[in-house]
Amino acid sequence: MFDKLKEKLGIGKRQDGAIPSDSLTSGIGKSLGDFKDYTEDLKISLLEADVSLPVSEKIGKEMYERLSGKRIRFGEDRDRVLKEAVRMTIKDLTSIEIPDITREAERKSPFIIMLVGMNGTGKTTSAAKLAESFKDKGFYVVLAASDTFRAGAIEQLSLHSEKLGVKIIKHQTGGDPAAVAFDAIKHASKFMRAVVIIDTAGRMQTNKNLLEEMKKIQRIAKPDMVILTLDALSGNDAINQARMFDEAVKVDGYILTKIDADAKGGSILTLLAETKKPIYYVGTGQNYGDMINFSLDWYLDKLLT
Ligand SMILES: Nc1nc2c(ncn2[C@@H]2O[C@H](COP(=O)(O)OP(=O)(O)OP(=O)(O)O)[C@@H](O)[C@H]2O)c(=O)[nH]1
Ligand SMILES: [Mg+2]
Repeated sequence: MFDKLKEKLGIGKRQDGAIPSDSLTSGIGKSLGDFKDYTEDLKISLLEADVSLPVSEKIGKEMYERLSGKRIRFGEDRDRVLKEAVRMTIKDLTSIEIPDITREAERKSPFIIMLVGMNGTGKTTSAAKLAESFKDKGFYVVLAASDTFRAGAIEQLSLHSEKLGVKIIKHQTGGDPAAVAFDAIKHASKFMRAVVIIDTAGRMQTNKNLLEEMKKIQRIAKPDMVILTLDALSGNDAINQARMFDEAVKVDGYILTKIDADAKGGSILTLLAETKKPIYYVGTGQNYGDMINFSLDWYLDKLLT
């Protein structure tokens, strides 16, 4: 996971093109020329790892400033100084408070989560993973099969509901997805500590009807939380998707899926730095248990150790 970015940051495994920390042999702060080379290399490496241009430039500039005033004392480990500088720089740019969804759900019943995202990004799988997690915590879970658009979508969610033993509210394919969400909420209202998870159809920027339909679901269901699923493999396009969905339905935060297959890891940096919205969870596989809470320290530890 993230091996490429790790290599690019010049920490851990070395390879051709890795950041030449030897250029700092003369001592950090002594040779500004070396710093320029170093930060330039860093920027290019970040770009190659799917970090966007503005964010790469920001990190390069911050690193330069952070290191400029720094001197390596005799016996101090250069790698450690660099790692710490990278860690602090990224933390400064990306620190965002991540609300605890379970605690939020304790405050209101039914707590309504709406999942949105492009085709195949992992909405339905994430809905099932969330359902299991809430069920394990003792919530009454209702899945709303509001993807009435794609053939097979209702069956896919029904299968999850059977396996997990949670309630599903569904209508016919081609039906009104907002009405499904409405019925699911009505059903959940009869229970204490209930959570409604609305699975919606995948949609593209170009599909105006589906976008309008998504807004309608939001108007009717009034979700407490709109979560956008983003495929980690979509790289730099993740930020475009984030902006597009935010414009349409005002997204609260993200689930970043398929991170188990992401060798680059850069889209996380871009997403956090540019949108300042939290990543709640990351998907680490196809099974129900394969979703973990995101934390910046977890990510940085993966990158820097
Ligand atoms: N490796 C891996 N695969 C995942 C993860 N999340 C989802 N998938 C897989 O990605 C594929 C698409 O997932 P879905 O949950 O159906 O995606 P969707 O957004 O509901 O797709 P549409 O309904 O077609 O828009 C499935 O094969 C999932 O098993 C993950 O975190 N890791
Ligand atoms: Mg789906």
